[in-house]
Parts: sequence; C-alpha cells; structure tokens
Amino acid sequence: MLELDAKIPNNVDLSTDRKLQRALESWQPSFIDWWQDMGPEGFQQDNIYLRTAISVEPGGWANFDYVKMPDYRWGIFLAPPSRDTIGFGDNMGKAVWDAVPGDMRKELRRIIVTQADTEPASVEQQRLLGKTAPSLYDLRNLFQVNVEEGRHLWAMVYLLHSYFGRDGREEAEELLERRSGHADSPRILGAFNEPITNWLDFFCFTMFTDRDGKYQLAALAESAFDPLARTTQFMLTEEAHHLFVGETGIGRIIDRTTDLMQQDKNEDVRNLGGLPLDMVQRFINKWYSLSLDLFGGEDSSNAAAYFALGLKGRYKEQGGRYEDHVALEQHYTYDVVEGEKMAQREIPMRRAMNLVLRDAYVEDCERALRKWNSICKKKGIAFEFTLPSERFHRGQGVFSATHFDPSGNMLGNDVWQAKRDDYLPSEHDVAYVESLMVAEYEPGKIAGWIAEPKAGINRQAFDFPYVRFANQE
Ligand code: BYC
Ligand code: FE
Ligand code: FE
Repeated sequence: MLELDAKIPNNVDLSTDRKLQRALESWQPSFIDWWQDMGPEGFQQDNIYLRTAISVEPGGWANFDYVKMPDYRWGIFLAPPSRDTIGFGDNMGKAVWDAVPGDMRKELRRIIVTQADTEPASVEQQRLLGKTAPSLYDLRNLFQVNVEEGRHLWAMVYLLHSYFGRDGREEAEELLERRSGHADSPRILGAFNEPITNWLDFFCFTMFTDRDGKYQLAALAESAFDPLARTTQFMLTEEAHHLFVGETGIGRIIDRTTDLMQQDKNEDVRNLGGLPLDMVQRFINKWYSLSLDLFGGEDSSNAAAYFALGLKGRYKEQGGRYEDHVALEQHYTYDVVEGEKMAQREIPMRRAMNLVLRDAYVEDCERALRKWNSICKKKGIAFEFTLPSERFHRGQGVFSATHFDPSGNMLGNDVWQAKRDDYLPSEHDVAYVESLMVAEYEPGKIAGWIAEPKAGINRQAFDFPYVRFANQE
C-alpha cells in the first residue's frame, strides 16, 4: 500500500508495524538535525524546483514542484517484487529471503552500513557548493542530488531498523555521527573523506564516484535478500540523474573551453576565464583513481563470500551479461607488482568479483570519454581525454604500494614527487578553478567557464527560475 501522507511516506506498510514506525519516527528528528548541520549551507528557506518520489511505477514516480529542502518528503520505497528465486552463488534456485538468515547477519549488516555511510558523506562533502553555483539550473541539480542522497540514507536505515534489531538501530545512529574528513570519526570509504571544494570536483564526483554507486547498487539489486534487492533497484532510478549531472557537467565544461579555444587558437583559455582541458584531465585522473579504490581489492575473500552466499552479484548478473551464475570453474588473470617488475596472477573467479564489477564500471567510463572526445573533435580541437591506467594513484589493492604514471609505467618515489603535479590537480590548479567559482543566481544566466545545458529540467527552459529565493518573494 502507498502511504504518501504519512509522516514517513512509504510503500512498505509502515503503519501496520507500530514498533518499527515509532523507531523510524524517533530517528527522523536526528536526521533533520543532521541535515540542518551538515546539509547544504544556506538555501534552507528557499524554494527549490525538486522532484519527489511518490510512487514506484515506471515513469510515474517523479513529481516536480517547489519545495524547501527541510520539507522534502524523504520516503521509503521498494521496487515491486520481481524475483522468486536466488539467481547466483551456492544458493541459486532456492527461494529469495524476506528476512536475514542468522548466519549472514554480520556480512549483510556490513554491506548495508558501508552503502549507507556513503550517502550522508556525499551531502557533507558538497555542502558549500551552493555558494558558487554557475547557474540556477546547476544549483537546483546540486540540491536534487543532495536530497536524494538523503533519501538513500533513509532507504538503508529502513533496512537496519527493520531487520537488524538493536544493532541496526545503533548503526543508524552512528551514520549520523561520523563525518566526512573528520580526523577521529571519518566516513568508512576513502573517496568519501576527500574535500569537494569546487564544481569541477563536483562534476567529477557525480561522474565517477556516483557511478561506483550505480555499479555497487546494481550488484546489490541482484541480492538474495529481497528487501535489499528491491530498495536498491529503486535507488538506481534516482542515481541515473546524478550520473547525468556529472557526465553532462564535464561535457558542458569541455564545450565551453573548446568554444573559447576556437575564438583564439593561440590564446591560453585562462586569459578568457575558461578551464584548460589538461587541467580537467588532472581532475579526471584524481576522481577516477579514487573511485576505482571503492571497488576494494582485486583479490577479495569478502567478495567471494558475498557472491557465494548470494548477497552481492555482478553487474546485470540476471540480466543476460553472464551465463555461468555459479562461477566455480573459471579463473581471472590480472596484473600485480613483483618487486621492481610487473607480473600476472591467476585467481578463482569468485575471489575476483570486485575486479569483475570494476571492469563493467571502466567500460562505462570509457563510453563517456568517447562522448567528451567527440566534442573536441567536432570543433577541430586536437585534444584527447584518456582514463589513467588502473595502476595510477591507487590507495587500495595490488598497486597501492607503488607509484605509476597515468600510462601505467612504474615510477620511483623521487620521479613521482617531481611529476605529481603533471598528473593530479596541483595547488595552482585548485586555486585557479576556485578563482572562477562565482555564483550566478540570475535565471537564464551562466558563469563563463561552462556552457548552458542542451535542455532544462522536466522540459522547462534553461531560464526557468529553478530556485526562488525566500528574500526575493
Ligand atoms: N576505502 O576485501 P577487500 C555510493 C577495506 S558509492 C577504505 O578488498 P571488499 C555513492 C575493506 O572494507 C557505493 N577502505 O574489500 C556514491 C576491507 O576492510 P577490512 C557504496 C576500503 O570488502 C556517491 C579491506 O579494505 N557502496 O553509493 O571486498 C554519492 C579489504 O578489502 C576501501 C558499497 O561500497 C576504500 N576505498 O570491498 C553517494 C557497497 N576499499 O575488512 C553514494 C557495499 C576496501 O580489512 N560495500 N576497503 O576492515 C562493499 O561491497 C565492500 O565493502 C567494498 C569493499 C566493495 C567497498
Ligand atoms: Fe546514493
Ligand atoms: Fe548518487
């Protein structure tokens, strides 16, 4: 049943489970406190043109209207049931689970907490960006992403409260206590403790880091634990917009910079207030490598166990991408570092599941780069964006103890130190990008370093007033 007018909008029949309803209603004020402290700074009284989930029917769930962010209807929505039996691993063919099997509590809780932790983390990372939005369209997109990450936290907290008892309630509290980048209680995964100080970071983050989210959620959408599968299936529909914001955001920067380059072939676009393409490449190098780390180690006994138990599948596991859903016969060969040299190692497929998921992610990133490169090509600009080697700038896995350049050549520490600023954003790059970050809040106007989008939101024009400021009403 759809309970839209409830304190917590939901399609999980919350009103029939008083205990759970009370538990969630008592978590809600803590969430709002967290949102006020750690959510977008400013803008809380302004009216934002946001979409709100009001149903899980395909195409019909997105309702657009002006909303003040603290009044956003953060709800709990599960996609309709779609599978009766488990689609992979050792339990393949048995019935999916409506409750958590006792011997899998620890693993499932850990997966759900890790997923949950990224959602508020990203809101914290992005909290200052509203002050420098390049247009009202972008400001609105930022807040749309922020409120939906808030809803993703709700989705995971619902699972913790309903299926993990007291432990789950404690985890839910702690999700509001950890802080991105905090020295003593940081967020769980690396990339979620990196500062996001400008809109180039933001677009790279939504392009590359939210995209890890897409692949992790897709892997969980295969889960034998049906409530997890169904909640992540619905989260994926929201995720698509976050990825759109990132991919088109970088595309619009490239569009603008290449326009400026066409105006004056000899001129440094810096003199025209543009973002040089090589600088954009360095930001890509940073966020792509940080995001590869989010897939964990290449050889992972955790990943093997999750697959065997049926907790986490591969990308489109049951969508035709793979034929063998048991994966006990195959192996995976990957590069490793042996002393000063590269070598190869072969491991059983199940242990390589992080890598298999990462491969699907990399393909998707390559597709986006081809699109960006076609913008340059169309304008006759001889610049090609590339994804750095998987070895470059890694904090997890087999390459994390060795330095490599973006082409994958091993570097000694001295050379790495000397070259670092060619590969990753330097202090100068960051200072330059930040010097361009000046807010543009006039409807229809846009900052000079980025092109207008091809279309507005919900078929509105670009000059639509996507944000109505309280002090102007
Ligand atoms: N940083 O066995 P291994 C999203 C730890 S993003 C820090 O290789 P495993 C979103 C690991 O925990 C999607 N630590 O890893 C995006 C383990 O620790 P212990 C989030 C890391 O467990 C944008 C040790 O290293 N969802 O939704 O196979 C905006 C050895 O690890 C990192 C998920 O991640 C790291 N990068 O795989 C908003 C899904 N990587 O046991 C939202 C749930 C690894 O030694 N999570 N470690 O203490 C998982 O499935 C797994 O936890 C991971 C790691 C894939 C992340
Ligand atoms: Fe999310
Ligand atoms: Fe997202």
